[in-house]
Order: sequence, then C-alpha cells, then structure tokens
Amino acid sequence: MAVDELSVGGLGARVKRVEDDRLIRGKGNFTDDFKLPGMLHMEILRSPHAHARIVSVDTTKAWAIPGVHLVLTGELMAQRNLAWMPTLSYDTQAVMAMDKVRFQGQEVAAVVADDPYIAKDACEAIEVVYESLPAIVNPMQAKAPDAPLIRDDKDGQADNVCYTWEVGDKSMTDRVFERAENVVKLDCYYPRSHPSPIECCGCIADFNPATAKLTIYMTTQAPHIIRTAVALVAELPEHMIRIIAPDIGGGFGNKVPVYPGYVIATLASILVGRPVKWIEDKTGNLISTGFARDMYFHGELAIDRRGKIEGLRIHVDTDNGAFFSDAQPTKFKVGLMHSAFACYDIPYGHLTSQGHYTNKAPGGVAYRCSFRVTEAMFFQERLIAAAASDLGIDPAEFRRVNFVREFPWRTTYGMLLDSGDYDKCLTLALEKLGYEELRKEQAAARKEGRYIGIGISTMTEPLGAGNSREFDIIGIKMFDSAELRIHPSGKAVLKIGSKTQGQGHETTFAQIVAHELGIPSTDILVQHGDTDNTPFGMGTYASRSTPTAGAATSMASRKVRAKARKLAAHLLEVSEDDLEWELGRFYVRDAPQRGVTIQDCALAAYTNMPDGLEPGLENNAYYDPPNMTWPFAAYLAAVEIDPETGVWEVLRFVAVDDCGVRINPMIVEGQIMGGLAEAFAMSNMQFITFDSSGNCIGANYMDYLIPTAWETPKWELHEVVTPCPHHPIGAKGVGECATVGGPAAFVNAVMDAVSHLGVRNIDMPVFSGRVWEAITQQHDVSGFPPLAGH
Ligand code: MCN
Ligand code: CUN
Repeated sequence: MAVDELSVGGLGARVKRVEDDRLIRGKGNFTDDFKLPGMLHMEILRSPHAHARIVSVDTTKAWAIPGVHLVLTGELMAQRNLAWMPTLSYDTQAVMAMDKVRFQGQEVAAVVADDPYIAKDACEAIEVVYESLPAIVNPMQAKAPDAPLIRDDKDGQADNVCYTWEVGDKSMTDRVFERAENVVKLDCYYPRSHPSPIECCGCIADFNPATAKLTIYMTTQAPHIIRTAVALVAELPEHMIRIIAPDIGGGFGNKVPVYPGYVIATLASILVGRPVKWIEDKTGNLISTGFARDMYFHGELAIDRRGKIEGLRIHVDTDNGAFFSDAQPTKFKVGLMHSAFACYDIPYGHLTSQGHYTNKAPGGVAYRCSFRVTEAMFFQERLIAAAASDLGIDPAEFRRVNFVREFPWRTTYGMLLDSGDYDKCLTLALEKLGYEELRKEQAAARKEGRYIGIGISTMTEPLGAGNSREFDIIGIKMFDSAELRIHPSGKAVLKIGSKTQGQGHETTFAQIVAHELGIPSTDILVQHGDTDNTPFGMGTYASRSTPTAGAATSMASRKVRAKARKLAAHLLEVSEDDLEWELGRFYVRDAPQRGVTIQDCALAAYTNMPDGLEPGLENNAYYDPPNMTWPFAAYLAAVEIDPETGVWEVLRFVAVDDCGVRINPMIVEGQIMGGLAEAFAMSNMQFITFDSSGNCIGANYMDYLIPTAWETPKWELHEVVTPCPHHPIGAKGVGECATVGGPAAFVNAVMDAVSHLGVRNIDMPVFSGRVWEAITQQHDVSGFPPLAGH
C-alpha cells in the first residue's frame, strides 16, 4: 500500500514548523549566543556627520584604557589593503572612512576589548576632528549643478550619478503617446524604509593561527556568497574559510549585503589571533545597514477610449546613498524594476532610470522584495488606480480589460510570463469582499459625509532568481542546490544551499522529500547555513528558495529514487522495468501485493546490494531554473476615514494568492500574513527620513514604527492554484508577495475614499495628518523629503 501523502507530511500537509520547538522555548542559537574560548568584543565608532572631511583621528587615549587589545582605524585597514571593498553592484565602499565621511553612521574606527562595554568606552575616547561639508539628502540636490561631489574618491567621477539604465522601445512608445486618446500621469515617492529584523547584524570572526582556518559565525542570508567574497576581498584561500549562519532572527533582505563590520571583525581576529565578536546595536542597524526603497517615480499611460492601455512610460530616480552596494543582478541596475506592469498587456513601453549618490547610508536593499519589485508593483498599481479614476472606469473592470490572458507571454519590458489566471484571482477576491454591495454602501455613506474607500492591488512578480543565463551577482550565476543522504534505517539528512531566517525551510524542504520518496517528513533532518557542510548555494532572498533549492531537493530525491528502484528490483528479483512506483513503495506491476518500501531499499543499499551496484543511497542536484516563477496576488482593502482627523481604519482586507502548488499551506499563510503586516506598516507608519544636515530620523523604535498585533488588521486569505509549468512540483515563490503587492491596496483605498475631493495622491506613509491636510485643503500631499509630515 502506498503511504498517504498528507500523513507522511508531503505536499499540502499543514505540518507544524519543526524549528519552532527550539525557537519558541528560547533554545535557538543565534550569532550572539555563541561564546568561544578567548573571545574578544568589538565596537564600532560611527560618524556623527553626514558629510565631512576627516582632519585627524587620535587613538592614544583609547589604547591606554585597560582591557583594550586593538584600535582599528582606516589607516590600519589601508595597510592591509582593506580600507575599501568592492560591492555587490560593482562599486566600491569604504570599510572605514579615511579621507572623509559620506553618511551619518559611517564606520570611522573600531575597538577590540575584553568586553563590549570597555570597547564602547574606548570608542568614545577616540578623538576625531571633522571639517564639515554640505550634505546632500535627495536626488534633486544631488543633481544640482553646484552640488558637492560625494564620490571624489573615484577616478573619472564628475557628478553624483551612480548609474543610468533603460529598457524598452523608446521611439515606438513615443509614437503611441503622440496619437493617444488619453494620457494619464502620476508622480509619487516611495520613502526610505528599513527591514528592521528583531536581530541586528553581527558576527564572530575566529581566525585560528595554528591551522590558518578562518571561521565566521554570522547573520547572513547567503553564506556561500560571503565565503567567496571573503576569499576575494581578504585574499584568503577559500577552502580555509568556513561561514556558519546559525539561527537568524529575521532577515527580510537586511542580511544580504556585506557590511564593513564583518570585514573589520575579520581583520581584527587575524591581527589578535583570537575570536572577535561584533554585534550591532539597534541604532547602528537602523542608521547604517540595509535601507530600502527611496525611489521617485514618474509614469504615464496611453489609453484608448475603450480603456485599453497602449503605451507605458516610466522614469525612476533612486537615492542610493553614499555607496552603490546593494545586491543586484549584474545586467539590471535598478533590480527588476522592469517587471512593472508585467500582468498587463501593453504593446509598447519605455523605462529609464538614474541612480544618485547622496550623503545617506547605502540604500536600495531589497526589503522583502525581489530586487526592486516592491517599488515596481507599488507604482504600477498606483498608476493603474489613478488612470481608472481619471477616466471614470471601474478599477476592477479596468484591470480585467488589460490583464494578460495568454501564456507564455513576453512583457512590455521583455520578461517571460509562463502561467497564471489573473481574472480568476481578482474575481474570487471581489466575490469574497462583496465588491458590488460595498460600492453601494460607499455611495450611500458618502451622502452622509462618511468616507469609505475600496483599494485594489493586483500583480504578478518574478520570484526565484535565476536562471543563470540572465542572473548573476558579481559574476556568480544564480542556481541552487541540495544533497540528500538516506541512512540504513530509512531516516534521511537533506543539506540545502538556501538559508532559512524564519521561513520554515527545516519543515517545508523535508516535506518535498516526503512527497518525492514517501519518507515521513519527521524522519528527515534539514541542514543549512554552514559552508563546510552544505552544497554551494546562492542563499535565501528574492523568494528564491522554493523555486531553486526546492526544485533541487525534488531532483536529488528523484535521483535517489532511481537508485532505490535498482535495489527494489534486486530485492524483488524482477527487472527494473517490471516495477511501478507509488508513494513510499515499489511493487511488481503484475502482482501489486509484492512490493518493498523505500525504507527496505535504504537498508539494502548498505546490507544487501546487487553485484556491481555501488553501496549507499544518496545524491545531489544543482538546479538552474529555466525561468523565474510568477505568482499572482489580488489584494483588496476597504477603509473608512474619519473626516475630522484623517485617521483611517481598515474595515476589511481580502487576499487571494496564487503561488502555484503549496507545500505547506499553513506556512504559506504565515508568510502572507507577515507580509501584509509589513505592507500595512509601510502604508501608514514606517519610514526613515533625514533632516537637511543628513541626520537620520528614524534611528530608534520611537521614530521608526513597527506594527504590533494591536494595529494590524485582520486578514481574510483565499487561494487559487495555477501550478508553475517548469518547477518539478509546480510551486512558485511566495515569501514576498504580500509585502510587494500590499502597500498599493491600502493607499488606493484611501485615495478611493477621497478622490471625489479632487485628491489624486498622498505619498506613503499615509499618516492621518497627511490625509487630513488632503481633505481640508483638497490637494495632493507629497512625501518629498525632508518634509517629515507628522
Ligand atoms: N512555500 C510553500 N509553498 C509554496 C511556496 C513557498 O510551502 N508554493 C514555503 C517555502 O517552502 C518556505 C516559505 O513558504 O518555507 C517561503 O518560501 P519562498 O517563497 O521560497 O521564499 P524563501 O524561502 O526564499 O524566503 C525568502 C523570503 C524573503 S526574500 C524575505 S525578504 C522574507 C520572507 O521570505 N524574509 C522573512 N519571509 C520571511 N519570513 C520570516 N519569518 N523571516 C524573514 O526574514
Ligand atoms: Cu528581497 S528582501 Mo528578501 O530578498 O531577503
């Protein structure tokens, strides 16, 4: 008898997360939990200025403090050729400032001491003399003809532009616009935000002088990439480097980049010959690492009289901060911004983009976003909503008229869609919300002076980078891996190239094996995050784990099954060709009661092999996906605004997600709920701004707000399943969908509630103050910095 898919914890089973057993009891092992013998502690001195020349750094007093082992300055780093490092976007970044500081919070010096308190005190004893320079805090200032040059360290850099990029057909698009019946335009701003995981970044660098082996315990989402990067930057042999990413308290994109602190701690350990621990504090994390968004959009749609979109023009300016350092696929300078409008059939489009250096911490990190897809989908859905409203077309109908309906489909900006049923998702969402009824209620309420609004956001997004033809980071192609070993008793160990930070890989990846082999998921141990112990992988971000490492897990399992078939044939004394497979068991085609289980085969692999067959039962797979996976989502928000205060409340929120086949529906729902909470936060509370001197406002949780269960609305979740045609189990990525598609649903709902007042745009965060201003003054409210808008 075959085993039952759900009872072995295969596809579709709501298996409880195995990792929670240790995490909920506080028994997890995070980087800061490790205490190595002889370990010292490092603290970083950060710049108080956004832009200033460094006149002198005097470390005498710091060295004199008892318990201090090492004081590091830019000069010392430079002696080792480590004052600058290459970034993941082919730029350079100062590891420690020498000539000048370029953002508030930049690394200026560091102290290694017996404990973190001594190190912190010693940092304060370092005397730095600065000569302040004018700070640039947005692209408009950066572009000004008399703007000071931020990157005067770079040969040939004459302005503050860090890249320009374009895609699409300019001349045809221009022609479409010239003869368009309607042109709708929108400008808006996606403010800077921060992933802000509970756990900050940090590491323990442990260089062993006796063996010359370097082990780094660190908070990274991509350990193998880091190993290669350390080998190249520090010129150390790669086989003598081991990166261990233990439990991670949330990544959300914050833990993808290589931060100076990792490099400094590594050099410190090499110099003192002892392990050195560096753990960021919350303010350090919030002001210096992992900023996201900070993008200015201008967009135009050419639309015919039936509401069909004929052309699309977008220009984006990005504020990249002082160094262009976020991870970016080499070919694409604004990430996957060109996935914008992918779910709509638009014959011609053109996209231009320019990046700007400013005196802010490096930005552009993908915060729960497959490389700028969050920005792309937000602007897409804002522009779609504005167009429907301007033309007086129902926003649901407008989307339906323009949805892509045939697959495969090449999008305006050249991406390949392979599957989806967009209308089905939207229709289900409208039904569940009771859209028609709610529209009537809205009209009736408006007569009583009550402002109700309905916001729609629909989008497909590319998740799962690569394929390796198009995707690489600093030349390393994007694929992923898995290694599966079955023990004699039928229990198994799966090692994967991806690295969970809370997504539940230890549970779901075991479920994939359970589905392929019928081994109960509870009999499978999933290992990840240790480069000495797992196959090379590109890490976990861009919701790529299921599309790539998940697919590799299927393929490795199938190779194991192919070998198990030989063992089964031997045990049953029949030819392989006479065997059939059902979940967990091979049987003889003509005598189905004669069979052996996968566990019988495993035992035979070590105890009773046929002549000529290698012992053991294990295999691996490196999986290079043929395409991205394209999940779809329809998010509907209904809100009511209090006209007296501008405070808005979410009445209902309906989410329909199609991420193909769901491995663990409970984990998928958790991903969507968490993502929607972040989307809600961005829509109305979460942003980081800077004053005109470049001081970061939002450096603590008093200013940078994180939603709690109290603020977070109730989510109504529903699903549609359109299997991914090229993924071995039909799964698509889902980890970011809700954060990507969510924000526009809220903003569109608020705009829908006030559009009759002539208000077309309020930039995020849609604070009550901004809404109140829009209602009372009957105008748009821009979030253009440094306006804080509280
Ligand atoms: N899954 C599933 N069925 C599917 C798709 C996914 O059961 N059809 C499961 C997966 O097996 C996995 C989880 O859902 O357990 C998310 O899968 P996937 O979409 O492949 O995304 P990744 O595992 O690659 O996670 C990355 C994604 C990103 S990029 C960010 S940012 C983010 C997110 O996940 N950061 C998170 N969700 C997070 N959740 C937590 N708790 N913490 C973070 O830091
Ligand atoms: Cu894009 S944030 Mo996630 O990719 O780690």
